[in-house]
Amino acid sequence: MLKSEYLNNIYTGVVTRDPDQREFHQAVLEFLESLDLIIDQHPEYQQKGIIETFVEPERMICFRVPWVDNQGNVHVNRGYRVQFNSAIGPYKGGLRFHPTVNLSILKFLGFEQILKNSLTGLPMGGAKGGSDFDPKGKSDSEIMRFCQSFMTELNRHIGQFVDVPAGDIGVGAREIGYLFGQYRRVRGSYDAGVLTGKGLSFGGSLVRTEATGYGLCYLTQEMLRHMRNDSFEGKTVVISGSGNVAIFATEKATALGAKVVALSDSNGFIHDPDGIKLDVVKDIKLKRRQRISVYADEVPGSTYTPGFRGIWSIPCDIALPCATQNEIDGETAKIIVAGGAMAVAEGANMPCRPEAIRVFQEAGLLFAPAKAANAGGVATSGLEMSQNSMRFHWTFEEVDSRLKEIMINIFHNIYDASVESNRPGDLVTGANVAGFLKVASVMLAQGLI
Ligand code: NDP
Ligand code: 2IT
Repeated sequence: MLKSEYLNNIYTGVVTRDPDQREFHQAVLEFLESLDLIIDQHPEYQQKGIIETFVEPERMICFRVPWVDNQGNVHVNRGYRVQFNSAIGPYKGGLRFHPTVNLSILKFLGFEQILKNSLTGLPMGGAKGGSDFDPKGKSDSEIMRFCQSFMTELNRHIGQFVDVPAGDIGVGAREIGYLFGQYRRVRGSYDAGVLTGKGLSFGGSLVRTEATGYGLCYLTQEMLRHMRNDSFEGKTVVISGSGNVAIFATEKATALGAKVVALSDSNGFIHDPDGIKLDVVKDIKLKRRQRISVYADEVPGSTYTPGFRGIWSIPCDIALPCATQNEIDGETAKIIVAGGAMAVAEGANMPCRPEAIRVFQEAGLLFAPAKAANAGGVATSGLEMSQNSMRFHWTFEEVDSRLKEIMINIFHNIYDASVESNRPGDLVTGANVAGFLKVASVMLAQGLI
C-alpha cells in the first residue's frame, strides 16, 4: 500500500490493464514505492500526468519470426520490441532470446532500462526486445537463419537515431554479427551505429564484452569503499550464472583480490573451494558452448550439484547474482545472510524478489540494485555509439577508464539520492529516484503530454 493516492491509483491501473504481467507489476511497484518518498515535493508530476505516462510504453512491436531448421521443418516464433521511453535519447536496450520471453518480461526489462540508461549519464532512452526462440541445442546455421528472419522484420523499426538494440540472455557477439549482417543486406547501408556489441572489426567497442561484469565490480568496489571502508581484497564471492555477465564479473572480482568459488547455469552449480579457474570456464562456455557441469569433470577438487538455487547455500562475503530475474526469494536471501554475507550486487536484471531485498536490507547488508549495478554494459554500448559516430575507436584502457568513472559516478548519484530521499544507504530508492528525476524533468521540458 502506497502512501500517495495518486501513485496507488497508477499501480491499480497498471495491474488492471494487464493482470497477467507479474514481472512488470513487480518492477513498477518497486519504482512507485521509491517515488512515494518524494512525490509530495513534486506536485507537477501529478498535474502533468507524468507518472501514468511513464509506466506505459511509447510503442510495442510484435511480429512473427518464421525460420527453417536443418531438417527442413518450419518453426514460427514470436519477436518483440518494446520501445518504452525516448525522452532523453534514442531507444536503447538489449535483445533476449529465451523460451520464457513474453511481454511481461520485456516490459519489466524495458521499464528498468529507462532508469538504468538515465543513470549512466549518456543520452539513451529505454527499450527491450527479443523472442521466445530457444537457442539451446541449435546449430550455428539455425541460429543464423533465425537472426536473419528476426532482423528482416525488426530492421524497419530501428536505426542509429531511432532505436539501438544490443545483446542480453541468449544474444552475444555471434548473434549480433548475424543480425548486423542482415540489417546491412536488407537496408543496403552500412549503419554501424544501429546495433551495439558488434565484433571489433566492424565497429564494436573494446571492453563491451567485459563491460557488464567489470562495471558490476567497479560499482561494488566503490560501494564497499564508501560505505564500509572495505574492498574485494580477500573476500569469498559466489556468482550465479555462467554467461557473459558472470564470466567477466568473475574475471574482475578475481583481479581485485577476491576468490570466486561458485558459478551456475539453469541446471546446477559448480563449487571450487580453491577459486574458479576462469580459463577453463571460458574454454567450456565461450569456445565449446557446453554446460557448466563439464568444469567438475575437468578440474580436480571441484564439484557439480544439480539444481541452480543450491548455489546460494555456499557461504560467501559477497553475492553477485548474474543469471536471471527472481532467482533469489526471501528464503534464499535468509540463507545468504546466515552464510555471513556483507554485500549483494545484482548483475542480472531483477534477480532478487522484493522480499529478498527486504531481508538483505533489514540484516544490514549492502545492496546494489541492478539498474545501477549492471549499467556498465549499456554505458559501454553508449561509448560504442559515440565511437561509431566519430568513425574512430578508443583503446581498451581508454574505454575501461571511462566505464570505471561512469560506475563510480552512478554509485555516488544513487547514494546521494538515497540521502536526499531520507533513506541514507537505501540504494534501491536512490537508483529509482536519481534515474527518474532526470527523465521526468525532460518529459516536462519537452511537453510530451
Ligand atoms: P547469457 O545468455 O550470456 O548467460 C545467461 C546465464 O544465466 C546462463 O548461465 C544461463 O544458464 C543462466 N540463466 C538464464 N536463464 C535462466 C533461468 N531461467 N534460470 C536459471 N539460469 C538461467 O546472458 P547474460 O550473461 O548476458 O545475462 C545475464 C543477466 O544479466 C540477465 O538478467 C541479463 O538481463 C543481465 N544483463 C546483461 C547485460 C549484458 O550486457 N549482456 C547487461 C546488463 C544486464 P543456461 O545456459 O542454463 O540457460
Ligand atoms: O540489460 C541491459 O542493460 C543489457 N542487456 C545491455 C543493453 C545494451 O543496450 O547494451
